[in-house]
Amino acid sequence: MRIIKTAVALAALAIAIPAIQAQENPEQKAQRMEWFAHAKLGIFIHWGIYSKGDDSESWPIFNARMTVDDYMKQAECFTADKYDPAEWAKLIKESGARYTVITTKHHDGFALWDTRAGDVSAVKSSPAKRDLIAPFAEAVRNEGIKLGFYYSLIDWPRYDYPNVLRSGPARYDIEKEPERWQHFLDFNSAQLRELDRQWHPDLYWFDGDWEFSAEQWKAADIVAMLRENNPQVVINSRIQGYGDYDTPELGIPVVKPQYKWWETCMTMNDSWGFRIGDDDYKSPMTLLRMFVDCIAHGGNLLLDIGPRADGSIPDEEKAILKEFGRWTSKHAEAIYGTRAGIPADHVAAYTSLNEAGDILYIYLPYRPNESVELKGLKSRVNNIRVVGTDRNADWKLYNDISWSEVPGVYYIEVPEEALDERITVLAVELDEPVRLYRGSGQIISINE
Ligand code: FHN
Repeated sequence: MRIIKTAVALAALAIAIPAIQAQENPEQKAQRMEWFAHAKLGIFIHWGIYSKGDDSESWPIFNARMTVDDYMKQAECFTADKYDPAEWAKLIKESGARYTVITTKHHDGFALWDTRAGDVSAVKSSPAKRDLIAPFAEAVRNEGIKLGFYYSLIDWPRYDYPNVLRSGPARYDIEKEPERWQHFLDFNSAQLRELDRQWHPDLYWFDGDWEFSAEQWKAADIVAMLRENNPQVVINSRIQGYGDYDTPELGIPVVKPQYKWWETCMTMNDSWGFRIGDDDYKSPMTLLRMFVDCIAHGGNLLLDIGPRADGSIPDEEKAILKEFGRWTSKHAEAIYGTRAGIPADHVAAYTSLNEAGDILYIYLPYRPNESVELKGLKSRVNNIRVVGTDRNADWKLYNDISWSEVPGVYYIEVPEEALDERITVLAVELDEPVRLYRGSGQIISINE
């Protein structure tokens, strides 16, 4: 009876999982995801006609804050005359990011490249009058950074896209006008094919999948088309479950997520695109904390910048990227190639582990008073270094009792001069891949 129930449950699961995912060989996938898993930091770029700065990206259309015409008129200010893709790429590289994701097209349908599939683009409908993706792709690749393309499945202003307003009738019903819907899907596919064939990006970052189902978007076909010539391409999850990794937005997981690969996307202030008057920047310290929080939970941070319509990057954003660069270059060993750390019960700090599991990194976003307490380690500590300095930390081990299974507690003294001005990192070198005691104490049974 139980076997039948299990078989039925498995069969149901097989139907629920899209075919392409069921066929996926886990080893192949792990290989494909390797660079992404090690990269840890990416820079997101929201750039489009909304970068004029009066309102947010695309949403004023849907929320009826602007008419489609008024919204699209913003394109008149999209000059890109200060756009320096080499400078952008250098800054991204300097921050320590290993990949970048740029909005090739947001929900407003404005394409940053010279698309032949439609007329709404930087080339055809703005004073920029040129392809802005081509030089960016080249500059990014010259810096050795992985190239990611954000692409919105939604295109609210287009006549053959069904939805346009949050409250208001849809343009049409896709069940009643399947050809019109197919026309739109063909348009999206043609654009994606252009991006794919011209630049073979390392990653696609889909967005806007919530308006239709996987079947309606024909998600399986899109992914198959993108993998035809580019089988190693990484795809985010926002294509109704057909992607490779999850993308929590503006929120870092509180507990270690179930999914293996993930990335939190995060604004520096309260906006994705440039917005006049949004000075609510998170401090470099706050953003570095968030970055370390992602590392500690085994994920990546995709940190957003919003250049202006002329292509200049706000000074506040440059300063944050540079401060990330200072910190990431100093602490590289405790960033790239690490995996999620140990449970927070063991030390009052963020932690991660090296690949072998025998170095425990402890990130201290504060100045410790006297010492840092590390408990429940069955593995023995051989040495403790302060990462990015030539200093070691001394420690004392208390309550290391011969009859008890409960390991002794380490009290680590971090030299004052070795403290980082933002987040100090300790590398605790163990005699073996970390083993933890997860019990709740023991009473004496025998003594010496
Ligand atoms: O609607 C967009 C939003 O404008 C922005 O692009 C973010 C970035 O993750 N994604 C969407 C909402 O999830």
